[in-house]
Amino acid sequence: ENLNQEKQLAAAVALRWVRSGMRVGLGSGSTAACFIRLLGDAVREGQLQIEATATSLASEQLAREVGIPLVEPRRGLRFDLTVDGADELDGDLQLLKGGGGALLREKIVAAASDYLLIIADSSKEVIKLGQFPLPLEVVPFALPWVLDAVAELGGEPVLRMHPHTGAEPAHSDQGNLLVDCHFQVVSDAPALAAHLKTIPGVVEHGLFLGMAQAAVVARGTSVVVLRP
Ligand code: DER
Repeated sequence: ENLNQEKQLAAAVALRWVRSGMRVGLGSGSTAACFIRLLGDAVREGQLQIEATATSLASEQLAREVGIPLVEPRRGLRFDLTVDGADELDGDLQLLKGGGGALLREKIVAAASDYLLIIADSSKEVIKLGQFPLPLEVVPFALPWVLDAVAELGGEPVLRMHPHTGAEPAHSDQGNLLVDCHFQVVSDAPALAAHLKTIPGVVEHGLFLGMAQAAVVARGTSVVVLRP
């Protein structure tokens, strides 16, 4: 349906940011997958020569399939450009991410990037963050106390179950658990981000604040480039 067309459109426009010689961070999720496929086409056709690192095992597998040369994390490695999706983005380009469970590697790669470009369909644009549940990556041992702490913050925590079976908890690529916090509205994102990081066992949260340089958003058949 037209959201998939919007994802494809945003991904195609994002390809213009890529130059040969770049080190590129590859995001995770369905929109990032569109970008990875298009980038693979350009690499295989000899239009672009780049090296990449993926933000999830799923994106890594896709990148291999489409022929994108991959580099492993190493000291001093920085990315000229990282292209990633988001679950929500507000007018200041504050992001809520992690719907795909890859938020930890996404934030690690984003932090090592000189330029983070978000690609999104129109359904991701929000006035205030928080309608989409905020994901946390949590060390299993800490789970009960993390659930208590998030509930005290008004975040109505839900342990994410495996998408297909629903019988056992989902796990991140690191083997940690994922907790989705239903705040409904995040009124002070910086304060919430800071507080969540103080909870022992919370490895990372899905608020990406002040990290994105631009966002390519497809609205129907047109595309806008948003900057903070
Ligand atoms: O997990 C993430 O942050 C991903 O970017 C993802 O949630 C974006 O989702 P989509 O591109 O599949 O809509």
